[in-house]
Amino acid sequence: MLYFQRKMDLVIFKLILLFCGLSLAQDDFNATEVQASPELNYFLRELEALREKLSSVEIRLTNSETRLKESQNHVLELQQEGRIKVMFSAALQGNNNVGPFNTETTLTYRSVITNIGNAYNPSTGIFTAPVAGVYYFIFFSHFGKKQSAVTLFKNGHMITITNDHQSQFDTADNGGNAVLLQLQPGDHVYMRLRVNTHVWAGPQTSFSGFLVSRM
Ligand SMILES: [Ca+2]
Repeated sequence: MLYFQRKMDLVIFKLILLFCGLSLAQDDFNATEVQASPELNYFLRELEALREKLSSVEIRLTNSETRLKESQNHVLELQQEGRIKVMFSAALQGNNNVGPFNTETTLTYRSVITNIGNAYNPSTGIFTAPVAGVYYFIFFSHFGKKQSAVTLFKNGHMITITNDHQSQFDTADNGGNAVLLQLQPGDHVYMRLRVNTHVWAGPQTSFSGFLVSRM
């Protein structure tokens, strides 16, 4: 760019000198029209060629600046993605049966083991997605001899379940399930206990989740 600019300055300087010479010639001969000399034509062609080269360089420079800005934005996105950590694990606190209830009930896993990003609320049992992405959820439940049904919900819709049947002899069982969910910011995921069922509160009954990938 600097090379072309200097060369253009030199050509313009020469043209000024040339026009000055033509002007003096006009005064000397009192002419009304002056034919362009071969030297003037040469400089005009050279000036036009330099203008074209300069225009080409400007286009390439603009394209390079655009690509550089896109690369910088991509780096910022990757840095931001690396900073967002969402992962939690919590268990039902206690050493007793929860339920049966005559209404479906949200389970509140109050015994927090891990809650990086604080997307899980141990007071309500509700996980709220902070960013759009794919999340992985897994839960385990411990049951006695009564009917049991623990379900995972997303925004009011049941997604998956683990359950056990009532039995007089087969009392202690464990069940679980896992699911990948694509969530938008503000989406809710939580566990509910079905009507007239029960689950055991203790470290055997847990609810976990983490952000796999932003989308
Ligand atoms: Ca059982």
